[in-house]
Amino acid sequence: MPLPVPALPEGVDPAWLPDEVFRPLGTRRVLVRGPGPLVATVHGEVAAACARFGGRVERAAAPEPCDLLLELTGDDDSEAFTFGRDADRTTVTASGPTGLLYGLFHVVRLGERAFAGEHRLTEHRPRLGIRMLDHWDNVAVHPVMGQVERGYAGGSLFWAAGRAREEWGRVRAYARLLAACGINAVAVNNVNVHATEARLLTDRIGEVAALAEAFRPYGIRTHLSVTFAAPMVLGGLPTADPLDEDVRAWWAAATGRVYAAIPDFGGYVVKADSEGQPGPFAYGRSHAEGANMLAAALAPHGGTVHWRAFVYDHRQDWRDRTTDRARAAHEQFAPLDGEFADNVLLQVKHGPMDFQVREPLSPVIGALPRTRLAVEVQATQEYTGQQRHVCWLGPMWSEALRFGHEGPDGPTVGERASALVAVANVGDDPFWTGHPLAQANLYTFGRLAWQPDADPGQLLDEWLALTFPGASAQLADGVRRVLAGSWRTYEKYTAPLGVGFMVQPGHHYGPSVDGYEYSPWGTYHFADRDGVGVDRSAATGTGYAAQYAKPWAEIYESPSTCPDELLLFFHHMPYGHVLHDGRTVIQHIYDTHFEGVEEVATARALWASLAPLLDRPRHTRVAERYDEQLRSAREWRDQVNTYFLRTSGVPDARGRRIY
Ligand code: GCV
Repeated sequence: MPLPVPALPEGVDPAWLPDEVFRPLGTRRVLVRGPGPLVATVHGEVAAACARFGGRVERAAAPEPCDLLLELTGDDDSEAFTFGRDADRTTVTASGPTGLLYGLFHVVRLGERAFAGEHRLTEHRPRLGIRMLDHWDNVAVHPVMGQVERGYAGGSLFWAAGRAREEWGRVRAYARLLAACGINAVAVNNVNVHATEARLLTDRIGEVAALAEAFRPYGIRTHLSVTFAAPMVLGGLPTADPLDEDVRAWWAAATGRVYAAIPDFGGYVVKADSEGQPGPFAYGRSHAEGANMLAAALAPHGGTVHWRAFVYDHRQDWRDRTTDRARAAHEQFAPLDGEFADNVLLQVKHGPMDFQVREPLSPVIGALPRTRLAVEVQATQEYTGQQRHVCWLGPMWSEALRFGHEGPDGPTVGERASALVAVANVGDDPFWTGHPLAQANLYTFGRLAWQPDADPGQLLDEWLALTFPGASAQLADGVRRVLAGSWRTYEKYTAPLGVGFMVQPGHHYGPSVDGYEYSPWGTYHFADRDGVGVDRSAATGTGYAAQYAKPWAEIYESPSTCPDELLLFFHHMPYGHVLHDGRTVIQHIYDTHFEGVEEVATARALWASLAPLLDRPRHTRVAERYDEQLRSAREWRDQVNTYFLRTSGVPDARGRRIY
């Protein structure tokens, strides 16, 4: 029986799966062969397309003439598929059912091209086995963080006011969108695990099981964030010491019950000894001992621990120049290489800080060759405009994934990692992502996780073709232009040369140059009358640069070889220092802030010109957000430029207005 395609709730945007993209396969004769529930999903997709566009779907046991054959040839857990076409038939085969599903969406992406000419038989296999979204969703509304921590797209899709939301149709529609861009894992609750959320592991596991049921038909495994203190807060034990036998037995039993409810459960996500969350340090144990205890509980069931490496001192004294937040994760984790169990993934943010608009690659990624790694990026735009600003992050993620951590010619991060994880950017907003153009971030993330060396520009075009099927050249070109350079534009009007955290504390939206300069969370620019930036060299600074392998340690060590875009991340430089492009640091600050605002104004006007070509709700939503983006960009420009004019006393060489 075909599994019916989930109907979108009234008014909810189809994102990159509007009906129209199924027309090429929906007008043809399609044969779907193979048993099992995921083949029923494929069958349902094809049946819906054929019902809409007049084609025919068949489920014959023997091969028959057809335009498209979708065939499951085995029963393994491979996600790969082959695609090819001879003179008159397009064929997709897979030895595992999820592979067939991905093959179907490959055909959808190709559209008419899938049925034209001949295509050499090619195999398609995801580079990364886990392609995951972490939802920072709270079950109960948190008094400060709300329903979704760092969420800019409305409420949670999964939870509302303390319980499961039970809009299963919408969750299934979400699962379908995720599968169409290759995502195969979802963590359904916040890594900051509060009291209500903790119980999802035990007496409330049924709510998680119901979510897993909605995700399963689209090949997505469900994961849960758990608190390290669970044996105490849920089990009544006096300790959560990972080497205590009772604690280990408690986790083993709790995990057994999770698998009884969710046989294909993916595993746990753990934020331990980080920003106030409990962890193994309280018992004098290492992160490896903590992670391995959970790994032992999960191993008999085939589950994985995502153990986060986001560990640093958030109670620093700004007077203490020796503490450097950037160094912290490497100091904690590099010595533990080789100690983690095979089913532990060390989940590392791509930069050493916290998803700033520009950071170097985290040195942790190169420092643990015997440890499996998950690289974490942030689709939710906490520090990149909070889905009020257009900021397409594809180029930033691609740079990180293509980075050769042993040197420009060595293996890339995409080759080194076992998983790619994004903090999700969706909510119950009708456009899913608040800003309609932020859908491009979610789509690009999924596709990069499948193929980390993909050209992000091509992925943007792919997203465009699906989201706006049949778009005129003017529309496609306009949308591409407003998105393509938007990350660099955002960088220009916010953070110069690798300086981060000049944001308003707490909510992190809008400028505050000294917002974090004297706070316990770390110090980020050290601007004075002579210069700006953090000296992280080994020779005179915090020594952070030496955490990299050569050649990066040497390249970052010296201002003469450090790339300009990271100069102030690694060095405290005089305002008059001349950059590789011939401008001084201070002139770069002024120029980029003026340029950034101009680029936003240009993009806003371009968007306005697309009004006749777009549906009104989408156009209006984006146009309103552009008004706010322009206002905010001006605020950034004026605060940053004024701050540095007053601090340095150096006037703008071009005599523009600074306050
Ligand atoms: C979930 C940053 C965010 C926090 C987030 C944390 C993390 O500090 O501001 O909201 O907490 O990262 O990644 O754990």
